[in-house]
Amino acid sequence: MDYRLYYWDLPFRGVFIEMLLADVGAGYSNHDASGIYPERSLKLHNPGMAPPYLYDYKCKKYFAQMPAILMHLARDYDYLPTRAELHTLALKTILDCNDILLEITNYHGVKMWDKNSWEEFRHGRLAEWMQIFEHTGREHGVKIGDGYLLGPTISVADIAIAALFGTLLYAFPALRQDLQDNAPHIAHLVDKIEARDSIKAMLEKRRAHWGRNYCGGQIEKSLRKMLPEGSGD
Ligand SMILES: N[C@@H](CCC(=O)N[C@@H](CS)C(=O)NCC(=O)O)C(=O)O
Repeated sequence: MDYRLYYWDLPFRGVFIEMLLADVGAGYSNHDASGIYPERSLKLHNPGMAPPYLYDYKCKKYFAQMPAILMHLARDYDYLPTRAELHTLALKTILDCNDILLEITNYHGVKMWDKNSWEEFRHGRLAEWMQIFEHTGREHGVKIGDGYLLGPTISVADIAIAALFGTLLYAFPALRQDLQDNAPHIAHLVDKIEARDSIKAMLEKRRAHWGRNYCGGQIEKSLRKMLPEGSGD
């Protein structure tokens, strides 16, 4: 066993870490976030505010913050580009993804979505985020069926965008058309990453358990009102 992952019984942020762990072939076990959060959070060697937490058996330490956990793993398994600019872009991509998670959940459900605010977000910022990734990919030579977000080799940035959009589209299939329209190369890249053998096997197993659940709570209910199942809009 190499790692323990503490998260809720949902894909939302945890799936980013699980996809990377699956792709590198690391051994890990899943634990409910309540094993640490909130009582034990402050007692850890590296305290963190909220799940996910990753325990690394090698250094016998815990790490929190999804982007930091991905960078930790990416460094160990050589999933970071070596050129400084691309290294920075890999981190930037993960942080973009984490910003999008916050925006989709309306800052963890501070306010519920209503039709106006959702439509404004969906066709405004969400569409623009998709276009941002499409530009980045094309600037680095991604083609339909060839290449990755930051060049010819896979990096943690590919795992992050596939975890973001693959999970979102699986939970809310109506959004597939949005990604296709705004970022056709990224739509293809997401499918390609999800089809990698070990990621595919992990997702099949986890999705059989999670179903189409996404982030949970009242905010997921509000999202589902905006995007009812079977809605092609
Ligand atoms: N910036 C943190 C956010 C962590 C976070 O908001 N975790 C959520 C679940 S995805 C949670 O359980 N929050 C409880 C809290 O903030 O007290 C990260 O990226 O890991």
